[in-house]
Amino acid sequence: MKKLSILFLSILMISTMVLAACGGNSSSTGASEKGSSDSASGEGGKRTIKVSIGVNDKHPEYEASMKFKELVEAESDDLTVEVYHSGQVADDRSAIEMLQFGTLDVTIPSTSPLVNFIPEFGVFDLPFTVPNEEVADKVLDGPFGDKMLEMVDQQGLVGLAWWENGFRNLTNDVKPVATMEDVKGLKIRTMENEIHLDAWKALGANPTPMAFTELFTALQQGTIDGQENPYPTILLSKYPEVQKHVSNTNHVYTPFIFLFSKKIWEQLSAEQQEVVSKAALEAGKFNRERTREVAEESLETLKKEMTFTEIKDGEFEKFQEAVKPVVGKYKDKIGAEIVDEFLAEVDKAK
Ligand code: TK8
Repeated sequence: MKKLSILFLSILMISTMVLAACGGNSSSTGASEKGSSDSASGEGGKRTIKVSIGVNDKHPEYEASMKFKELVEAESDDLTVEVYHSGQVADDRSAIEMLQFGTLDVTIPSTSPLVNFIPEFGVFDLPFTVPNEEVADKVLDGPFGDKMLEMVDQQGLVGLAWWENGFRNLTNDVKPVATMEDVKGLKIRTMENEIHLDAWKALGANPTPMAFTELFTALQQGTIDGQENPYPTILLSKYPEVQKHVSNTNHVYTPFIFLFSKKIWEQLSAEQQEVVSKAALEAGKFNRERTREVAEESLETLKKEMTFTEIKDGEFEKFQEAVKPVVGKYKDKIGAEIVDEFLAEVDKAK
């Protein structure tokens, strides 16, 4: 069944690109004017690299994807880049599968959906472990981060760089959340990741997993009460239109990971691989700076558009205590060794 859905997605994607190439709204995809439905040889013999992201074209991840496009096209005379935002090609999990099939070149998802392919990536979902961006940078830019990027090879993927999604915060449409008590019974959407599901159950919520592409509609229709994402995503995905309350839970730091299809990567020349790899890293630095700027600005705007509630210090310890059994439960599933290694790297970086 899954293979059929991937085949359907691939046909859908190619027809979307044929439409785009025939004068579709290129500004909505950032697709180059030329557009090309065949990545192997676009117009003028150039190879087209197609990038799919889940967030929309207001988000710093889109800005960084366009920076990636700019850098690749400036440094190479035989590569062009097309950026498809808002999950219009596929949601995170399907996009990862398309990379494995070789029907999509690049996707830059949160690491959380990747846990369905590589359990070790669950280290990034352990609640309340990474305290700030500085520690996150040191861990991801150090040997541990390199090891995790190399680990995706086993799944037909090439990990090129760490970008930033950021610290996740809770929004809901029912009540201000200042304590764990306030979380009780809230129907919270989580990413498709069992650690997030269990963590919110441990906090007393009633969580449900859902692809990011379905989230706004579910909030609008009230099938769920709330969700959790970094401030830029909350603001730029227009959640204040469908959510009244936001709290600074800061419960998980989620990286974005820049993934390239290994099947397609192996068709690139060494020069093309060098250009793409450097551009992914360079655009990643831009992405982190821009995301942190936008996160600060977004919080100020959200405070005007929503009810912002601070989680009081005494409450944070209760949240952390409540999720400790989840960390213990998943330590074996993720791999005790890699969990210990991650936690040691976090402690060293503090
Ligand atoms: C975007 C997703 C999203 C993530 C989520 O591709 O699903 O809530 O935080 O930003 O990866």
